[in-house]
Amino acid sequence: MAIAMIGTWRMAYEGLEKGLEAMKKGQSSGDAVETAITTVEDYPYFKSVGYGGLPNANGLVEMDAAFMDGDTFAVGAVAGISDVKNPVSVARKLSHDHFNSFLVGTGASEYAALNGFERKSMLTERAQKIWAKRKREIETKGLSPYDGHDTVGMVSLDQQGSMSVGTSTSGLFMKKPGRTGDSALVGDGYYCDSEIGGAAATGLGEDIMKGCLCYEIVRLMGTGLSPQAACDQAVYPFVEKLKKRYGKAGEFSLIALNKAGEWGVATNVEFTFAVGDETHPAKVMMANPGE
Ligand code: SD4
Repeated sequence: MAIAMIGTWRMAYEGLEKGLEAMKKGQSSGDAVETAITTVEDYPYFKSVGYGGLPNANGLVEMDAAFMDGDTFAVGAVAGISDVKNPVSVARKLSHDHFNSFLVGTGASEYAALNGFERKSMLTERAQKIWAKRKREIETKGLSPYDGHDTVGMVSLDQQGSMSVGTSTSGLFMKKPGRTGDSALVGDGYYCDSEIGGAAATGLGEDIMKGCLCYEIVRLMGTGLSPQAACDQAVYPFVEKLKKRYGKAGEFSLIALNKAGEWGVATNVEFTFAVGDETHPAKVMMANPGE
């Protein structure tokens, strides 16, 4: 069975390389996703994930993360978690539980502490400066606070044919305390079925979740569509529907991988992503809106 992996944005690249390596050595798709995403979470210069992520309106870094095992449909997620080094690892651990597998806020942070996950202040000096500058701009120039946001999402296929998906984000810059987006919500920001494929999303969570887009992409792949056709059919008509019926649509970028290791992407903004498989080393690619 071929291994393959796809991840959102340029920031996915180094982690994805490590994830592919891990699967080449026989590790599982779940291990690959966790390795890849923790690599992104640990890097201080990605402003929207993990350490160095931009804070909410109160200056606190609140993160969302999720993990799904495509063999068993086990899902774990955290939302609004703070002071934890690797939220995706907490989400993965939660996926092993049948009850209480999606925790928010202080409950999520307490669970992480009780279960031995490394605690860390995720606010860097750089993120603090960006936050203070934006706060001034909001007050003096009337700029929208909600400009910066990105999620790292990874979908992987291992030698056994098992698939997994994970996400991690500090969410919308300057979000209200307690706000969560699609990245923690199964079917919206991520979904995976090893017999079909998986999908992950990045963009404006408030709009992505209106379309349950990751579930829809996997469902469409299940009808026999390629990942690219499934992404196209799920994303673009929905963006048009939103514009017509809701008046506007935020940014949407979706990635998908099927059980054969084929991938697809749909986006309404310029979008970079990383992809690789058994024979093609990880590389960064760019997709233009609607292409
Ligand atoms: C959210 N979807 O919290 C995330 C953020 C993101 O590109 O991916 N932005 O809404």
